[in-house]
Amino acid sequence: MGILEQLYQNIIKGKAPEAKICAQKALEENILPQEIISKGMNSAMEEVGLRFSRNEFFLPEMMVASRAMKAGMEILEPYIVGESIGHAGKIVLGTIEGDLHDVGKNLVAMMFKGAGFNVVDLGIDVSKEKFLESIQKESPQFVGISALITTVLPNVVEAVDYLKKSEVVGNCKILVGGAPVTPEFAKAAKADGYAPDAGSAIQVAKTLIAGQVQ
Ligand code: B12
Repeated sequence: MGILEQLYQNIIKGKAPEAKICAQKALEENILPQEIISKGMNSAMEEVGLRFSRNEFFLPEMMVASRAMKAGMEILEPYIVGESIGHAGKIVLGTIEGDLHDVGKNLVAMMFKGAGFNVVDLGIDVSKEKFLESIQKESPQFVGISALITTVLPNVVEAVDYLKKSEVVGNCKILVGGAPVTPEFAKAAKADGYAPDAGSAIQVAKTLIAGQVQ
């Protein structure tokens, strides 16, 4: 079994120490961190989600799988983040109120750090007021709102509307993402940008910055 397959299996089984070892070994085999994440880790979480929807997995299995994924991410983070944090700008990130999922949001944070952004991570279950407070304090170029369950999508719409109506937000662009978020939803919610994954979120942010400069 290849190392990415082993990593995939260990995440599904929620084996955090083993996932760490596999992530380290994959790096030693010169596999790029991004490939390790997409082939060995994200795909495992997708499978866990499928098993949950088929009633083969329950909450505890989802929980331990996310812990194993986070353990693997810890190993990869230094290879993605590098040392040049801050030169590209600042982003305030958080998972929307009512939602406790943070693996995807943490990956987005990691990629933004890797692209040279200073990341202010507000964590999970973040209210629109808390997002606004942080924008006021930090003056970021971007705010990123993550949502993983369909029931919290109305909270995203409400938060975007609330932030857009505030003068404090000014030129700060609002990005939205998460598994149930679609380009159509993002447009209807009047967000400035949407990305299906952490890698393309950076491209969207760069495009928005370029648009401002022109
Ligand atoms: C792990 C997990 C959990 C863990 C979360 C632990 C944690 N610390 O995050 C726990 C056990 C807590 C959990 C709880 C629940 N979960 Co859950 N969970 C998952 C699971 C299996 C994986 C999520 C994940 O980590 N994915 C991996 C990451 C890397 O992917 P991602 O989050 O999508 O992020 C990527 C992109 O979406 C994007 N992105 C994400 N955020 C942002 C933000 C911005 C700004 C941008 C640009 C991009 C972006 O970039 C990321 C990286 O590439 C998913 C299944 C799935 N396929 O999503 C179900 C899933 C999301 N959960 C689900 C459900 C139902 C629940 C519960 C309601 C279950 C319950 N009965 O209590 C609770 C909700 C609790 C709450 N209030 O939030 C459903 C949601 C269904 C729906 N349509 O609403 C899913 C889809 C499972 C399923 N198939 O039914 N869950």
